[in-house]
Amino acid sequence: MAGVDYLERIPNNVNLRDDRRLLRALEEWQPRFLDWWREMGPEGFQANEVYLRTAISVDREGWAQFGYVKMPDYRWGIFLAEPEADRRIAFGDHLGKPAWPEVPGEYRGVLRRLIVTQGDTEPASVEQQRHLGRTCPSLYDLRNLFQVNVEEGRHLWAMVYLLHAYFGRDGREEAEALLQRRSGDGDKPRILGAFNERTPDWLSFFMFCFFTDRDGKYQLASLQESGFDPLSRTCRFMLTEEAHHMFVGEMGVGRIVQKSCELMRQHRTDDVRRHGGIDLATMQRYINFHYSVSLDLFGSEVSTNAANAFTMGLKGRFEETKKDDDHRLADATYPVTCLEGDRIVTRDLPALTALNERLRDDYIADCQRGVDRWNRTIKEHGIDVELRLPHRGFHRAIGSFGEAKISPDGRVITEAEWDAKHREWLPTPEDAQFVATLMRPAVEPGRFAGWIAPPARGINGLPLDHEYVRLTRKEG
Ligand code: BYC
Repeated sequence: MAGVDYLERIPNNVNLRDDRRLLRALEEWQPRFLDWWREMGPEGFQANEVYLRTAISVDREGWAQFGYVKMPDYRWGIFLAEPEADRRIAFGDHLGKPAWPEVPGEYRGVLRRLIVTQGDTEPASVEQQRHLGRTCPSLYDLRNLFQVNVEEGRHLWAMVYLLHAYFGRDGREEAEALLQRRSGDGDKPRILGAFNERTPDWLSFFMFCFFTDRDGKYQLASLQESGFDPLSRTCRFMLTEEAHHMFVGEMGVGRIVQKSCELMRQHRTDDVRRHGGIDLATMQRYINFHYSVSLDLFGSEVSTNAANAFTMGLKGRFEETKKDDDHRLADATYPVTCLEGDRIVTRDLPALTALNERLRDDYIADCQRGVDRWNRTIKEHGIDVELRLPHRGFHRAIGSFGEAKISPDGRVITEAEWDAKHREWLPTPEDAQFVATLMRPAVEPGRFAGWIAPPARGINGLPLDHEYVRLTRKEG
């Protein structure tokens, strides 16, 4: 069961061959997915061999196999984590009842919306990143980009499988629509805000992987608690892949920080732009942007949607089963920081409607740990600068802070102050132009662009100068 059936056209560990109808439906969707991949996936490089890892089992150990694959030949498929014997619903009104193997009819609409929202982010991120290959800072990074891309493609498969297998005709329509929407499109945009932003350069890419993929971690972890067992098992396996994406983000930003510090020391200046590096002030503005748009992804501080999803047993809290409370939250409260008039206050509000905020808090603490690690690098270079996460209200579009202007240090400010200062706080067009000038491809094995330090080690024990993407076609 843990093994994946690779003899099938659609690799899977869900016995797809025994369900002819479902198999046919997915086999019809597959060529449309490939059309989408060709149209909206990585630009160029489709004929090149990339050193990718492919899932071959869902066992904790040894689930991945590494080898050269052309991206369109990647074995996208359907992998669910092993079922847990006698799994019970861990929260909400159905606490303690057996987990559902099928969709409970009365929750169909809510569940479908959650799955569609999750599914929509996956192709969106591939679309956002599709031009980056041409400007890669190394073959190592190029391979990581493509690894992330193919896995986001697989995450789309994961949600499409649920839609096809459990939601009948409307599920199939939603699966179709997932291939129709386009990131940033005026008429048919992706569902959530951050997935319509541009990822024009590699600094943005690494920030996206650190901040936005981390939202993925927290949302998937909450959905992994779901009483709908197929969703839980799907998310459990997706989380193993998500971890790599956040690693790419944290290491990518960390390596840029390291390079900037080296240049600062070498040239005794903060202004490393003149020396081909990205100054820490620019890094801070990119952090401010990516963090704030990612905070929006958690929804409003007070949300009846979130309360309902919890009460229904569809979406839990982060590490729900490890929490030591009644898992119903009927009378519990939770401290929520929000805007009241022109003041930022913290109020104890009903814990049920505060679930988005609670998840955001878990996320913020996790982001802070990564920023602390970057700051350690800066300190090790003897440099007296700290990168910071801005206040949670800064540059928000969703929720209570969406209505006001908040400075990075958490003051409610006037429009006039915002207009005067926002260029210090968010990436400016000049920043983007400058970063764009650095985006020249470094494609010789072992070479790294001058604005980013090499990583500590290569992939799967291989050296840094390994040819992670074969750009020239080999004979034979
Ligand atoms: N942009 O009650 P509210 C990932 C809408 S990332 C636009 O405040 P709720 C990945 C909301 O839809 C993880 N609209 O929030 C990362 C609702 O609209 P309707 C993705 C937004 O519903 C990198 C209205 O505002 N997974 O995997 O409690 C690369 C009021 O909503 C936004 C999920 O998101 C926004 N930012 O929570 C690749 C998990 N925020 O229904 C992949 C599934 C809110 O009134 N989704 N709205 O028309 C959910 O759990 C929830 O839908 C949300 C929103 C947490 C997103």
